[in-house]
Amino acid sequence: MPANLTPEYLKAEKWFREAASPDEKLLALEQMLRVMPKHKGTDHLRADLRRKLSKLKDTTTKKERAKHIDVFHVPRSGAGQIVLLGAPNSGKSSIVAALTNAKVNVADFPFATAAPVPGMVKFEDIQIQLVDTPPITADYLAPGQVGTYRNCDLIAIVIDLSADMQQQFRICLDFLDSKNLLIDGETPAVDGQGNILAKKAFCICTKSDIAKPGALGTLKELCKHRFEFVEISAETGTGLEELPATFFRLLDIIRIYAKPPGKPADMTDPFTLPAGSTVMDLATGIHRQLAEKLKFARIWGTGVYDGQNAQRNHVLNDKDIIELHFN
Ligand SMILES: Nc1nc2c(ncn2[C@@H]2O[C@H](COP(=O)(O)OP(=O)(O)O)[C@@H](O)[C@H]2O)c(=O)[nH]1
Ligand SMILES: [Mg+2]
Repeated sequence: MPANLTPEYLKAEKWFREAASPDEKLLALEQMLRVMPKHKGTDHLRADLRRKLSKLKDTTTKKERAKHIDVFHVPRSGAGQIVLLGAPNSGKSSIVAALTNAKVNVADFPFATAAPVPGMVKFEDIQIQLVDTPPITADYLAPGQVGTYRNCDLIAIVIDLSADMQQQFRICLDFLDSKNLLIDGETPAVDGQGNILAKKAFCICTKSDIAKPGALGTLKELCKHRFEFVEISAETGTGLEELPATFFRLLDIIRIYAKPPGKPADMTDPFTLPAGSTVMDLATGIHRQLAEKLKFARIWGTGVYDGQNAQRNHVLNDKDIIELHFN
């Protein structure tokens, strides 16, 4: 055995020996390579590990292809889909466990979450989908995981305030930048054909109960993006109660209650639409063909008097009640 192998390396090696799946073996191998001391005595071992790694990568991707089921594709459900992004142990699964009924794995060892797990968060009268994900590291991203983010409405970057924030942040942002996943000056939300490229993101800062005072301020200073930051503790519950409202606001959606003419509105099951949607967008959302026959609409809500007639291009507000009249 080469000299000077560190306890960190031996730990990774133990993880490799005990790994239950090829994916986990791959992660452990990468960790071994990462923490291995770099000197002449470890050259052979390094080459050997690299060979193992490339063989393992080859078989894993082949297997993935053979399966034909993309576990990283999370079908959307509810009013919007928010996908968590973060380093191992940053507290992602704890957030999903605290806010939803999903069966997620909270554990104090890395990579306890192997595939995305969706759960539903209740906000007032709607449900928002929150997706737990496998972690990312500087060298590892589960195959197919980019697709999970590509498909979502909003990315929640999860940062553990009690750990190395700079490193976590860099890993998350390098990932988002390298995949053009983040809306900024250079990456518009849609390309020329209207395909959605990039997403909005915000930051959930976890473990406030064990963070150093001022940690959040430090993190904000590190960040060049204008993210919104929310601070929580899954341990004490601080900040958890406000999260669903924050999700709703950042998803930038509105709730509209449809009212059959002459009857009370169904106030239990609103339609959800992107903010800025019009009467016609609502009608189209309900029934595309019927929408063409829209004669007029009456509206109860914000900035209108009760039962006011509204044009097709009238911009709706959250909680408006609409009565649609067709030809
Ligand atoms: N003190 C404290 N520990 C937390 C908090 N959130 C998560 N943890 C612990 O951190 C570890 C990793 O949490 P987990 O949610 O599995 O992280 P994930 O790997 O990002 O999904 C577990 O031991 C959790 O109990 C928190 O707010 N405060
Ligand atoms: Mg997890």
